Amino acid sequence: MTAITIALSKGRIFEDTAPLLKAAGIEALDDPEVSRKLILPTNRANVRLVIVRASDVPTYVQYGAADLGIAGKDVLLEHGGAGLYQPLDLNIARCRMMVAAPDGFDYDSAVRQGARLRIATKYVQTAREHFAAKGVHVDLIKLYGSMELAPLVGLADAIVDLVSSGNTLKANNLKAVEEIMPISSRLIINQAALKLKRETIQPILDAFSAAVKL
Ligand code: PRT
Ligand code: MG
Repeated sequence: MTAITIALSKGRIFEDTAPLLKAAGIEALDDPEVSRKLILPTNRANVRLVIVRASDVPTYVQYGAADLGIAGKDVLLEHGGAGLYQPLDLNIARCRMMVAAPDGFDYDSAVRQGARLRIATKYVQTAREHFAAKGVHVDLIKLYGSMELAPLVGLADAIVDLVSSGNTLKANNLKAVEEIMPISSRLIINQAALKLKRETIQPILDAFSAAVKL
């Protein structure tokens, strides 16, 4: 049996992926939330998991360091998708990419007046495309986390971030003012690995397809 490596991030992606892996007959032998190991063996001798930062998953798969991976659409749009085959939306880790602003900020009227907006975000590519399509002039400020803080301390007028429950926005006196797109996570496959290791990969792809909840 050909050996394969699957790249995953811990937290919500690992949790939502575990049932899909199980449907494909794969179970991790260590819990990534507890273990410090970055390479996790599974019940199948030819399948191992590597635990990486969510935004690094496409890079590992692109270069073939992992054959398969699971990554959010948000992450894939920023990465660009080079070298990746994206056959399946797994419909997990769902949320929405939103523009959010302080409760008191009249976003619609700022847009109507053609104001130049300062937008803080981790999702620079997605934000640039969104505002360009709307014809809104923006200065994008790249952050790596806690975007919600930026408008509260005068770094930005608004942010582009992921929202699921909305609790983080509410706790920081922010409101969602525009939806950019719905987000879920996809299975990604290294294009060369799919050809060379199809015998091992295809059954996993089929099991995932059958187990996806619509
Ligand atoms: O956490 P880390 O900096 O390591 O990286 P990450 O945030 O990219 O990884 P992780 O594991 O937190 O998220 C992995 C993937 O889960 C993302 O790429 C998304 O596709 C997806 N996902 C789903 C989310 C959320 N829901 C989500 N709510 N990712 C992040 N959030 C954050 C959001 O950025 C905001 O800060 O949760 C906060 C808002 O949550 P609510 O429930 O308060 O609205
Ligand atoms: Mg996170």
